[in-house]
This record gives sequence, C-alpha cells and structure tokens, in this order.
Amino acid sequence: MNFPAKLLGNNVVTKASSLLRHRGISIRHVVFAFALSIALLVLYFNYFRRTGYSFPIDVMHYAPVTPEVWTDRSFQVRDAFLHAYHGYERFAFPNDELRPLSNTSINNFNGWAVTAVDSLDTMHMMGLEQEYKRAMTAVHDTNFTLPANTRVPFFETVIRQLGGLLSAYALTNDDILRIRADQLGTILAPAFRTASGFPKYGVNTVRGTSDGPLVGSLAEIASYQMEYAYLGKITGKKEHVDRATTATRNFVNADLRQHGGMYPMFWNISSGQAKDAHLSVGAASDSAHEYILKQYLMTARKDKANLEMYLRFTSHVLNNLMYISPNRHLLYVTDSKLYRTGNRPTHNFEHLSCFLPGLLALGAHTLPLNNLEEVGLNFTALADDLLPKQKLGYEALASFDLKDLHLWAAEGLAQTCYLTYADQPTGLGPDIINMLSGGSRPEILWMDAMQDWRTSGRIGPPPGVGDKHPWVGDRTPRNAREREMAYAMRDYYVKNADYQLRPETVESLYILYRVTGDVKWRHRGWDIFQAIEKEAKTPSGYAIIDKVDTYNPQPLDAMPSFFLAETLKYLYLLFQQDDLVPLDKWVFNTEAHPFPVFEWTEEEKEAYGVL
Ligand code: DMJ
Repeated sequence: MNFPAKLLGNNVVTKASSLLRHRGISIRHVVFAFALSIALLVLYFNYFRRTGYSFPIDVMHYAPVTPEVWTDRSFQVRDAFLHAYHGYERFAFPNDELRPLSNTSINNFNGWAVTAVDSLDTMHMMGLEQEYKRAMTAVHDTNFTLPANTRVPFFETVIRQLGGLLSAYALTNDDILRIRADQLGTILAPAFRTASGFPKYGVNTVRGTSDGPLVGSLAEIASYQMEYAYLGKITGKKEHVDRATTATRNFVNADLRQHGGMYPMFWNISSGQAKDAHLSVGAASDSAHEYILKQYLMTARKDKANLEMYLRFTSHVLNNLMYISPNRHLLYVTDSKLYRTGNRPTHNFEHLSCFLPGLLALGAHTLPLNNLEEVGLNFTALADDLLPKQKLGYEALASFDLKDLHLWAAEGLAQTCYLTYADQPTGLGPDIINMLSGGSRPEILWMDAMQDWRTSGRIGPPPGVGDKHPWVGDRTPRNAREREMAYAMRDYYVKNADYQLRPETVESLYILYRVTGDVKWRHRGWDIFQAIEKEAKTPSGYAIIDKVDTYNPQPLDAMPSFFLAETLKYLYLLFQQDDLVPLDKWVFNTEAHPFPVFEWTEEEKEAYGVL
C-alpha cells in the first residue's frame, strides 16, 4: 500500500523523536548540533577549502635569509626551467611551443624551434650544457625556409629568434650563431621596404616582399634597433646599421607637439608620422619606449637624440599618466585615449606596463638625471616646442631631484605590480586591472600628490612609495554588491583575470634589486615564484592560468617561449648571489636577451654615419 508522503514523514519524525527522547537527547540538543554543523560547513567552505597560495601577511618584515638560501632558491628556479624545457623537448621540439596540458606542440610563429632559440642564453647562464648542446642542433639545422604564402611576423621573430641568436653569440662567441643571425636579419629585411623605412607587420621570405597594413603599432614598428645595431656591429654590414638608425631618424622628425613629446600607439608607415592620439606604455606600445633608453645605453651613451627622447617620454608619463588610487594609495600608470571630451585616462593598469618600473630604475641608475648639464642638456628647454601646460609640467619635475623622482616612481609602480599578485587568492597577477576613479572620487595625479607631500613638509615616504600590505578584505566577491564593495575598498577590479606567465613584474623586481640592493624585491620575487610553482605547474611544463582572482583557477593549454626566456631567467638572476649580467656592461632586449654595451670605432662612425 502507498502512504501519502506527508503521513510517512510525520510517522518517521514521531518515531525518531521518541527514540532520541528515550536516549536522553532533547530537541534543543538536535537544533544546537544542526546549527554547529552549519557553522562548521560555512567555515570549511569559506576558509579552509580556499587553499590558494597565501602570501605571508607581514610582507613588510620578511625573515632574514642567508646567501646560501638565496642560492638554493636560484637552483629551484633552474629546476623549474629544466622541468619546462624537458617537457618542450619531449613533446614539442623542434616546433615552436609546448602545449602543456595536451602534451602537443604549436607553431605560433615560423616553426623554427623558437622556444629552444629563445632559451639558449638562459641555459648558458644556468650552466645547462647538455640542453644547450641539444638546442643548438636547431640552430645548425635551420635554413629559415617556409612554404610560399607564409608570412613571418617581423616583430616577434626579431625579439625572440634574432634576439636569442645574438645574445647566445655575445655570451659564447660561437660563430654559427653570428652567421645564422646575419642570415635571419637579411631574410627579414624586406619588411623595411616602405616609404618611411618603418617595417611592415610581416615578410614573405619566399618572394622577398613585405606584407601587412600601412598602419603599424608603435611596438611593432620600433623594437628592433638594438638587434639590428648589434648585428651591424658583429657583421660589419652597413645595411643592418642603417635599418636601426632609420627608426631613430623617423622619431626625431615626427611632429609630437600634440602628444606632449610621447609617441602614440599607431603610425602611418608611408609617411612615418603618428596616426592617433592613444598614449600608452602597455600593449602595442611598450617595447618601443623601452628601446629608446636601451639603444642609448647599448651604444655607450653617445647618441643624444635617444637620450632626449627618453627624457621627453618619461616626463610625459610622470606628469600625465601616473596616478594614485584613492584608498590604498597605490601608484599606477595608465593610458590616455582621445574621447569626444578630449584626451582622458582609461585607468586600466596592464601587466605589460610593469616593465616600466624596471626601465625607470635602470635610467635612474645609469643616467646623470640630477646633473644633465654634464651631458650638455638643459632639461626644461626640452619642453620649448611643447604646449605651455607641458612646459609647466617640466618645471614641476625639475623642482625635484630628477633621479630621486624616477627612482620613487619605479619603486611605487613595482610595488603595485607585485601587489596585483599578492592580492589574489592564487598569488598570480591578472593581465589587466581597472583602477577606481571618477564619481565622487577625484582622480589624483601622482605629481600633484608629490607637490602636496613636499608642501606639507615631506612627512613619511613619498605618495605611493611606502611599503604596503596585500589586500586582506574579501578576495573573491561573489555578487554585484560584493564586487562593488571590493572595488571601492581594494581600489580596483580585475578586468582580465589571466596570468599569462608574463615576465614584466619579475623583470622590474630584478632590476630594482640590482639597482637599490634592497632585499625586499628578492622576497617579493620569491613569493611570485612559489605561486607559479603551486598554480601553473603541469606534469610536462607550466600553463597560463585563467581566473587568478578565484580559488578555482583554470589552466590553459599554452606555455609561451618568453616564460623560459624571460620570466625564469629574471627570477634566476634575482636570486643568484653573483651579478651575472652587470647592468653597466649589458643591456637586455625586450625579450630578456642581454647584448653587450659597445662603442662604434672612428671608421664605423664614418662609414655608417652614426655617433
Ligand atoms: C614578450 O614577448 C616581450 O617582453 C614583449 O616586449 C612584450 N610581451 C612579451 C611578454 O609579456
């Protein structure tokens, strides 16, 4: 017979309660036990189950670490490199990159074993002779051929493949590397066959033609001077040097009054003139700015045009693109776009922009910023051809010690880059965050805050520069209200939650450690390395991680070559006791390939028309 459910339920409850009463357990006991279990479950799901990497809460007082421990940490990075490289060798070599989840390979570029070539100098520095030898087979065997109708991406091939060959040559003097670099530089040269001499996006190596739109992004049209200048130096070929100097000449001739002396993001490749008003140090612009200073340093600081450009670029950034967040006073750099109401900041802060603190620290370390007369420069006169507002900005900068100012900017920015990692449950940094601004909160330009700080008696560290704790509030807001609260108090929301195994933050930590000697930069790098080990390691390599702002991060099937060429190299160098790549003797290209500082001889100067 079927009993109605309600009747059955009542019957069961009556039986259970009489049984409990019989055993001396009252209904109050049951309610209490029930409430306790709920509380324990809530605790479990909210705290204990959240097993993401947790940063030491007191990041301002790291326990001292002996030199031996740092050396051991550098060896742990070397083990990580070996893990990634062996996975690549096993499942992907001689293709370009490993897919670390499916254990397959992908040719994202030309199928010329880019991970192996990009990794050569890292292996050399780490003393990995066997791996280096095996990778060199790719260099010996290649003749850089491609099927017809395939185009070589100029920029990526220059910074990874040509850069990899050149720095391995600089470190070893092995002539096959110079020969291959010369061949590759020559095969890529049709890209420069344009009216301005700025390269197009790609090259058809079979037809020997350039390929791509007539509008190019700043990073792609102007991040090759270091590679082609050094290639010219070691081959003695004027045509390579000419390719490098054309970019500088175009920039010197460009009309930048509307852009405050900074290069915007898009350029007309025919006219060699700027095409838009988007000013950024992030995606599509970054390395072009980087190469201005680095080209100057690599050629032994003789080329005043590049120095002037670097000072104009940094002055515009310091005055117009750097802000302080309203609550935590995080220093950040953003981009500005032309809207209907004029040029306005987006308040996006990109992981890619985290190379800037390292660059500013390198500039502060190597340039006589507080005595520019020494190199024949009048700083404020650099703004003579700019708008009056920009001129005032230069005067504001000059009222500080410029070296201090650049270094403070570097320290504050690098700290925010680090905090974007430390704030997340995974300990990994998102690709883009958007900073709180507008509404009832006025935007705070860093230089305005700096002037207030000075007027009120320089109390405490400069704005945005003092050490800060990671975010201790709710790290994983679940609904719109919680997100709004976190945005309002943490000062940003995560706009793109991928950690792409990118190097920029650890690159800056490394430069700042070498420049200041302050061990906190090393500790912060160690925090990041541990998070990479915990979240990104797979059985065959390391994977890009999506959703770094949750307790359920998702690995993606990609391991870009720059993870080995840059991220692991900078971490290794950060923890090594010896300064393996002294910053006054070597200059890193944008893919972390060190090139030696060199001077042009009198004959070369005359033959190539360089300074
Ligand atoms: C690298 O290929 C280079 O550092 C480049 O200049 C920018 N993007 C990647 C790493 O994020």
